[in-house]
Amino acid sequence: MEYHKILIKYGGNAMVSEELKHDIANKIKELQSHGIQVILVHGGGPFINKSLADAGIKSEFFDGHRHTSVEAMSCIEKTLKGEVNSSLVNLLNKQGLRAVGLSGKDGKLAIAQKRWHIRQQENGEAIKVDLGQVGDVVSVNPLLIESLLENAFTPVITCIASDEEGNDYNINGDVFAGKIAAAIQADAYIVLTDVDGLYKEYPNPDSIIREIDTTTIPKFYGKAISGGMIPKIESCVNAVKSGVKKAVILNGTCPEQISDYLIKQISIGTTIKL
Ligand code: X2W
Repeated sequence: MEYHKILIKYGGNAMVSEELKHDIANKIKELQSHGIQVILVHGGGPFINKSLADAGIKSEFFDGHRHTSVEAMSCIEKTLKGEVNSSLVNLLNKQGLRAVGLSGKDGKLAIAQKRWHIRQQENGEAIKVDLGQVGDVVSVNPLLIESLLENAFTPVITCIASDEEGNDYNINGDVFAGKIAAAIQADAYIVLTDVDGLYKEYPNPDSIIREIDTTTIPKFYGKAISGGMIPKIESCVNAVKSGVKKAVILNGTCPEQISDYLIKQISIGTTIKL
């Protein structure tokens, strides 16, 4: 398959060193030299953990979503946009790219609304959890991203967006990225994390699932798909159901996996197809 437009979701747990971030920047440059347009969407969970701890704000996760108080929201936006986004833009610019740092708020590229989390309890009952300022993306306007791509800029977008009234929301990076990938109809949606893909029995390397379709996924919930893997898989399923040709989970701590998958077309990671 030939790729023209791809979206890479870069998770904070794959940003473990400056060297690694540098290698990812080089890979993006390499993809562009093959004529592939790249949109980078990023989170920064470990950086948020540190900023919240430094500010003495406690945080707790529910199935991969961080409960976000109003106080935490402001700290998270500063970290994601002011620190992580800005440093990624710097890094890409140093590699000779023309990176543009954005959040969903810029040009109203993404509109959010509060997310009510439904949690399945062990007794089978479902409860509604109030996650504070955690949001979902309700709409995306791809125009800003497309104009940047057409003019050879590299959009670098972090997972914060506002609702129509201007209330800010913290959106899980995978959920956010999957929605953007769908809106721009990416040829591929690549989720970079710190494991080699979805394992039937983590960490047995022989148990990696190389390819899975959306109808088979539900049977892996609970065991293979838990915690932070839940929003990753959900975002991949939503993206492919919305017209993205394929979604793949790769190990961002091994940046060569990106070109091995897209250019050399080696079967690595876990590909999610319709
Ligand atoms: C995430 C946003 C950052 C993120 C958070 O607060 O950690 C929610 O959980 P990674 O590095 O991509 O995991 N938001 C609601 O997703 O970062």
